[in-house]
Amino acid sequence: MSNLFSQLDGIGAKALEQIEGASDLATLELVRVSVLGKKGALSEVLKGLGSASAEDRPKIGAAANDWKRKIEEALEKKKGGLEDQALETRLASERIDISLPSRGLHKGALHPITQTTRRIIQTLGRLGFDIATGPEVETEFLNFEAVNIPKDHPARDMQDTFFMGPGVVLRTHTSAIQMRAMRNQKWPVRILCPGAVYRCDSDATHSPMFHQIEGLWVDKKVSMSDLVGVLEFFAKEMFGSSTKIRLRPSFFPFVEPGAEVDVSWGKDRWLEVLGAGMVHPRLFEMAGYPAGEAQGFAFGMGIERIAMLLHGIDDLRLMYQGDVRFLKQF
Ligand code: 2U9
Repeated sequence: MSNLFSQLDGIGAKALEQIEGASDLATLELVRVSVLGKKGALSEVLKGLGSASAEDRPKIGAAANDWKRKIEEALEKKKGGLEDQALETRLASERIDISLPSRGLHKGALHPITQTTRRIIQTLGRLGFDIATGPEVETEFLNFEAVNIPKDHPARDMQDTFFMGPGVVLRTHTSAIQMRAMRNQKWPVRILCPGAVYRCDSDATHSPMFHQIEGLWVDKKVSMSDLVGVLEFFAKEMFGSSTKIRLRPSFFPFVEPGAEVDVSWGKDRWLEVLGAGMVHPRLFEMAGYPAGEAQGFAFGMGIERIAMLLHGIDDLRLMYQGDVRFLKQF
């Protein structure tokens, strides 16, 4: 009997020692299984209980339970300690250094065409131009006849125009917006008309859809020198204060006289940036303005061309490919 008691005491004392010495949770679990498990030391001792006297059996059972409880308590306590320690180690190794610089946010940006449109509008807006818009699907009449492009004009060729149905086209310029404005109100009219336009044409320098902005200033007395003043202001604001402009006579059906407008580029170059002129009397007539009562000038430009000049972009197609490597630069 005393043998079993001393065996129990030996197992218990050794188990407590091993528990105390366990350095991690895995070792602790090994100790638990080796003592309290089905085939553990405590169970092995209790197998000898049958040979003990009836008087000693409950005492040995009680002593075994006593050790079991003590060992379980010790295991629990040690486990808590090791878990706290493991957590502390993890927290220390995973600590976030809030003084490190951030990775930064991926900011979106406006497309160069949108940026350029806004810049043109802001620049000319300072001269009192309002913005007017209109539909991209337009009547053939307002897109052509009303702005002095008669039926046999080359610009109305099937090759240039997308026809949507009889008498309906995708606008080939934003000129119908100006015509609507004039038909709706008397002078003064001072508007900018930005928007997408469509022409059946596609290569490295032409896209079937591109963007235009046209301007119109009509009042009782508006002269060619007012036009030159506005264009000079525009060129200096957009391309730099030393920029000069020059006008070369040209033909646009909306205007008479008409001119192509170049801006100086570097020391001895000129680049064509827009077309302009004095509003053709036929357009006043189409707007219902009595002959000779109003005067006006108009101009038009391709926004892609301005954006390409401003940013040194050499291929128009880059504008429409949505390539992030290109777009990121703006
Ligand atoms: C109304 C009155 C006047 C619009 C004008 C231009 C000159 C012009 C084009 C050149 C090449 C734009 O990029 S482009 O396709 N346009 O040069 N446009 S005057 O004049 C108008 C229009 C409507 C009622």
